Amino acid sequence: MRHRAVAASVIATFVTPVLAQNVALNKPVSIVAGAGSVLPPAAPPSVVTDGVFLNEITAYHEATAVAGSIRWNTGAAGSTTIEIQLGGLFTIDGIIVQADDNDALAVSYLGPDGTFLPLYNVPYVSVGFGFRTRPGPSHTTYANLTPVETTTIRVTNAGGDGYYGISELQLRGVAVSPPCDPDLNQDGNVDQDDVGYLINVVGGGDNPTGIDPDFNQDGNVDQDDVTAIINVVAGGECP
Ligand SMILES: [Ca+2]
Ligand SMILES: [Ca+2]
Ligand SMILES: [Ca+2]
Ligand SMILES: [Ca+2]
Repeated sequence: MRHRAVAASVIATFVTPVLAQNVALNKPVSIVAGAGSVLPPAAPPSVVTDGVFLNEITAYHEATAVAGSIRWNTGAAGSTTIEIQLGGLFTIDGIIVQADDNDALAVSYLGPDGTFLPLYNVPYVSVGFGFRTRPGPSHTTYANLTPVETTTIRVTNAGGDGYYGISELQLRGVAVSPPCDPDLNQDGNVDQDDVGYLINVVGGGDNPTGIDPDFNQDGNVDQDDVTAIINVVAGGECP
């Protein structure tokens, strides 16, 4: 037990903070409402999460903006809605959006009750022209958010001159790990049968309960996972 405690404190030293990466990068983007308002020639929706910003103040009709953003024309707030599927549950605590300067956009997230809730209001930044990054011109400075857990983000128009465009959306966050569940065969007990179940799965056998055989979450499926479940069955901590 003492050894375990020492190991845990060493690990903690190397666990650095967490909410550092853009978890929207290369995630699938779709237009879920108002696709008919998108201006031709339409860029693929994936430009919103490709990690590439336009140069600041790239004009709305410039070729690089046409190729590197989704642009749409509508008079009514909420007419066109873009959705980003994160592919899992993430804690989000920061956002960067590059969009046309003289419009407001509303960013929302899918909440635990299945409805979309407000996450961030992308503000107007000028009456001039061109794509501008919020909260500031830096392409690495996130607007801080009250942390939320979500799988899905939406962006829609919330006021402006009718000509909207978004070229990049980045989210600072971290994946929410599923809680450790040592009842691998899901029979309601944590016992030797769970060890046997994992030995079989690690050995290439069937996995009818669909568990993640990387029980110790180190990226490999091997004997160490069997050792970890044996330890848990013996009363040790769930990894
Ligand atoms: Ca982009
Ligand atoms: Ca505009
Ligand atoms: Ca069990
Ligand atoms: Ca493992």
